[in-house]
Amino acid sequence: MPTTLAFDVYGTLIDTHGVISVLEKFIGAQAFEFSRLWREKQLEYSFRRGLMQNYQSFAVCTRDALEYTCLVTKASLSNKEKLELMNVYSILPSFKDVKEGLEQVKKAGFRMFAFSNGSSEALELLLANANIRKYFIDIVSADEIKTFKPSPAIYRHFLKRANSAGAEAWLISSNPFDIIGAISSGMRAAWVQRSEESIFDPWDIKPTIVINKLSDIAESILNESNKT
Ligand code: 2OP
Repeated sequence: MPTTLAFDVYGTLIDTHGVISVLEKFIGAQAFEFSRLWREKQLEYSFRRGLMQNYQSFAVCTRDALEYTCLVTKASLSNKEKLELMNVYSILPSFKDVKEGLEQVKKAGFRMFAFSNGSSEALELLLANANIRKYFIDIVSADEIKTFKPSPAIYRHFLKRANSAGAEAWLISSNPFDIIGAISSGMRAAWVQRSEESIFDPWDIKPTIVINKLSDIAESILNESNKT
């Protein structure tokens, strides 16, 4: 069976900082720091809800994190402005290297899935809007089992849905916690380190390979597969 690739979505295919231009209209120079904190808190809320087994959708984590970020930064956004930000979040852009990377992966004959904490409906909209839905056989959402990455249950769920063994499946992600989760669950994993400022957690679990742009993925996985 051809190798299966699970592409993480937020932060890997889709740029969560695509909200910055709208944020700048509302809060000026604070926009980048606000966006960074918003994303960090969104993930923290998903981790906490997973641990507490108190599931709400990823969109609720995003909305709650927006409220928190407004409180901590003292940004006084109106309800209309918050709604606009949430709307922008549902149609965020892809990173510049994504289309070329996905095109090469498709040509190389890999089985491609989108695999994310977002709900299926949210992901369908997001990927269609970025014009990349067509590359994926299917979307596997954490919402299907009401928990979040990096619970081992979600990587097992992916392998079951994709009908693949861990050793034949790769996670492609820019999120170190996701890479560590996938490797711990028996998958292989490619970390997309787009900038030197992104730091991998200094644990004893490392990515199988590291790439700097998504357009390197097909060649790097083929090289790695030829080694084994
Ligand atoms: C995703 O699941 C982790 O946010 C990332 O799309």
